[in-house]
Amino acid sequence: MNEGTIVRGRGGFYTVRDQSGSEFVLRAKKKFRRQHISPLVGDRVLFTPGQGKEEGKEEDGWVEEILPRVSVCLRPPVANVTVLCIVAAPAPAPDWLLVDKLMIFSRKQGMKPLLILNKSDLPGAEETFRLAKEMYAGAEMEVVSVSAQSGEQAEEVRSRLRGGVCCFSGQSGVGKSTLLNALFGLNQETGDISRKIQRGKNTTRHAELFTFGDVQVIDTPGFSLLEMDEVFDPVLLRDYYPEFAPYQDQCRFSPCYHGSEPGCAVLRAARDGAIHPARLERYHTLLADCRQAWRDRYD
Ligand SMILES: Nc1nc2c(ncn2[C@@H]2O[C@H](COP(=O)(O)OP(=O)(O)OP(=O)(O)O)[C@@H](O)[C@H]2O)c(=O)[nH]1
Ligand SMILES: [Mg+2]
Ligand SMILES: [Zn+2]
Repeated sequence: MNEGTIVRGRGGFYTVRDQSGSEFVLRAKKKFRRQHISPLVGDRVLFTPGQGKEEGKEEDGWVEEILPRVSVCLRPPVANVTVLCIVAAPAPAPDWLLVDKLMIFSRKQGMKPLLILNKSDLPGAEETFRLAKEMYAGAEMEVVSVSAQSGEQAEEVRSRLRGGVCCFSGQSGVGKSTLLNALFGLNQETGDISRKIQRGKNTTRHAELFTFGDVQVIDTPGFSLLEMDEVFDPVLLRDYYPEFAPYQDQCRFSPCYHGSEPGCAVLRAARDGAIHPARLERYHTLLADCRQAWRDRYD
């Protein structure tokens, strides 16, 4: 059997690229549906290519096996990503709660989060960059500023992607496709924001994987709403905030949710300016969502 990577999936057909760069359009074996597994862009698979039939028509080839995944992301749906590139920009206005959620999901899946602030050429970009660096200072996530338009800091971004399977995610219109075009000489469709808002549609409709030497990048359609895709125990949420770690053991209560408990060392650290207040505020929003989902989990 041949081995390759799913680079696109559309209407029940999967395009698989093998080591030599050849592409095969395949169907997935029925057993996957029975097992409730969907093949995802980024999946390493074993496959049998289609056989040419007499009238020159191709008989379908098949995805036979999905090899063990390093990571699984459901929003966007992709497999084996090692670096989740969270793309934001001064316009459309950054949704920091979305950034926080993406960061949590990436950590949960063992992906490294990287915040890329695109459109550094726009007014207000410097301020956005400064704010992001302040907010995420203790969050163990690198923040880079780049302009797809001017090419400023392009090499800096490329260097951080080397050796990884990097998925570009984030709101529609932040310039994910434009940035990939600029970084790697691609020719992906891009679209202006006003048209997106009018049509309420993404320019990029499907995830797609590209390979450039030792970098693999996946472009995905942007989104604005992101539910916590999996219900998890609210007490685990705090573990996704590296900036809480130094204080966590000093809370009066154990476990402490760092919600409104008396003697909470994390709340104190935020009051003292050691934890960014906006990060804590959004943590409280997510904690409330998490608690609600946890209570409703058997409904
Ligand atoms: N000024 C400026 N505009 C940019 C930059 N990068 C992208 N844009 C513009 O932003 C708009 C959206 O770009 P896209 O690349 O289509 O955005 P996207 O994130 O791929 O959007 P979806 O595919 O809908 O998720 C386009 O009008 C781009 O020209 C940049 O660095 N500076
Ligand atoms: Mg796009
Ligand atoms: Zn606490």
